Amino acid sequence: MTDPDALDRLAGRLRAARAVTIMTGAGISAESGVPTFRGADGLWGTFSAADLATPEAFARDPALVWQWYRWRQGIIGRAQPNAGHLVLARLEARLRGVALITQNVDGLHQRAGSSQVIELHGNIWLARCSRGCGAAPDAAAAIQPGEAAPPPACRCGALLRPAVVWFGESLDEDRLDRAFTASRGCDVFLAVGTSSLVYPAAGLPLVARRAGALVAEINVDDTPLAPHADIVLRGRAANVLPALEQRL
Ligand code: BJW
Ligand code: ZN
Repeated sequence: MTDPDALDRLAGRLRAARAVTIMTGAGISAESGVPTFRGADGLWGTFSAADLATPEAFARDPALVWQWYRWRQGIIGRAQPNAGHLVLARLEARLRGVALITQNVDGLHQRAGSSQVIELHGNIWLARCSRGCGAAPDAAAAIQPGEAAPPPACRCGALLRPAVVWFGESLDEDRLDRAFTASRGCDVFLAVGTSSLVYPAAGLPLVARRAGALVAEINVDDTPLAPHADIVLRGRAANVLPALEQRL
């Protein structure tokens, strides 16, 4: 059970805030049936990040990497946004100055109706040139019928790759800038369903805190962020966010 006093306190701060920054991780999509990365049923329990989510892995075996991403597209394509995504979409109109940052590549926030989403780790429904030739990201090529279809090619002849950010790669500079600006400038920073282990995203709530924001966390489990958070709401995002919305 989520602490009702903590919910009330957070709702009050959200109502009074002039700018609210929300950052989500895989946990917000868990109740839509999209697997998280870490934890008991997480993807990294079955698959190796080093074999699938690094530029070296793609160079070694692009077909394997594409197969894994297409398998995940299948799961995500069948998933629906849950009550948590829907509440966050409604908060855009309900609160002042809402910025939504997500580490997720699933596009479920947009499908729930959020209009301005900063996708820090890219989008699984787009492909881009592995050589970086400048060709625009390609939506059609990212979606091939059949997991085992060969990796799609760019018009320059190089392979296309999923337009996501792998370990050891830099995040898009413009998106990261916008995320830092939104974190430094908010009155309340809310982290939802992230293990707060992967940088630079994990540093954003700390940036907000140093700049004077109230930091709140919604997560089913303990995280390295919790000791630095002003308010910790333990529970599932799809339960806690509707309870929070009712108090706004
Ligand atoms: C629920 C719930 C429910 C479940 N309700 N909650 C500084 C210090 C140390 C290391 C580094 C550093 N700076 C950079 C690094 C290296 C690295 C890194 O951070 N490594 C750490 C793991 C140690 N970072 C990078 O490489 C980044 N690049 C970079 O920094 O470039 C510059 C540089 C390069 C090299 C060296 C130094 C600097 C890039 C990171 C890219 C991450 N990519 C992935 C894959 C994206 C594509 C794809 O989807 O395939 O992004 S990895 C994976 O982790 C994915 C996620 O976005 C990301 C974060 O995971 P998230 O969302 O937090 O999910 P989980 O599963 O970890 O957690 C789920 C949480 O939900 C849990 O807490 C549950 O309890 C909770 N939960 N159900 C509420 N119902
Ligand atoms: Zn190209």
